[in-house]
Amino acid sequence: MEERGRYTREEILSQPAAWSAALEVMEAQRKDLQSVALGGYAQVIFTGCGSTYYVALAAAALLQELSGVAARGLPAAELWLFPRSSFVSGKTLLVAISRSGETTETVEACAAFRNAGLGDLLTLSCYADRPLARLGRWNLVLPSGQERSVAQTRAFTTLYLATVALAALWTGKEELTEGMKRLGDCGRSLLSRYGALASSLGGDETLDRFYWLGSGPRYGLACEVSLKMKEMSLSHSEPFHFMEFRHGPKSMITPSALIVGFRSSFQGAREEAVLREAAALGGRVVTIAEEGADVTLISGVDEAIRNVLYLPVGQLLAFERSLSRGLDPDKPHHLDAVVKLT
Ligand code: F1P
Repeated sequence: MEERGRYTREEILSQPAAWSAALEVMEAQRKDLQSVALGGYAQVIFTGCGSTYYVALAAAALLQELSGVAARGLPAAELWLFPRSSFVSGKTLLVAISRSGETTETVEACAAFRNAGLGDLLTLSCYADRPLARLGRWNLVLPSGQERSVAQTRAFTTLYLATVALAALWTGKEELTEGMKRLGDCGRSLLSRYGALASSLGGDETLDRFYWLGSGPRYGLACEVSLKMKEMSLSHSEPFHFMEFRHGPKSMITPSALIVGFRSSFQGAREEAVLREAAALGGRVVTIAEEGADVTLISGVDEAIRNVLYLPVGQLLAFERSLSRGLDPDKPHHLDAVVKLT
């Protein structure tokens, strides 16, 4: 009998190596990717479905922060079915993200975008021989993000890292591109330092609800880890922007609630205050931050490029809870690896 979660475990633990391989692909295509002139677009839209929609959210926030160019993250079905509420007048750069490269909504959204002549398309996926990788003016393929598990982990962080590398490249921030080479080692250190914490929280049967707080470029990442907890462990799990948590959701805090904060350096004091309030209301709180937290990244790299490091511990927590509940993280309830619509 196959070991439950065998593939998910391997995919989570191999992420640092996958990130380094992805950065090598980006470096090899640097010249071609440098031909993208952000100033020529009225807006940049990132799109995907499920996990890759959350990549899109995180990527858009970071690119706009670094470049000042208007950037949005939208689900592919919204672009496909409601284009008028998605596109503004003026040329758009569309960045379509998909692990499989064959999700119907994403492929259809790209085809409609091209047919309408709305701008230029860049695709980001993990399989060169699938439809999406043939649709773009630029097509980035990251094989190291390929997975056997249905729930994305390595694929998510690898595709997300590529969007961070694009933002650094397109804004000419060479120091960020250089700093990204250290992320593989930072990821390995995180996974070894916090495996035990993930296992103990994952096995804690007194927890029955999970809240993930992240703001700015980290909100999309909070959405992703919240989805992992749902997909893998069938638990109640929700993401919020930090300051939004006070406006209603905090009513859900009980001693059985775990609140995980992706605390930034930029607004760390205000974000920490939300977490202290949650603890004072009786919730269990885990803070993830560069330093002075329950989970310390200690990356030594710029905040703009270290956000990928918020993912691994949360992924492991969802993975461990799934196992402790007798589930198989490799085969999430009701889900398929790719959603194909007839
Ligand atoms: C998109 C997606 C995944 C999800 C599940 C179903 O796939 O929604 O995010 O985890 O596997 O498909 P893709 O377009 O990124 O391949």
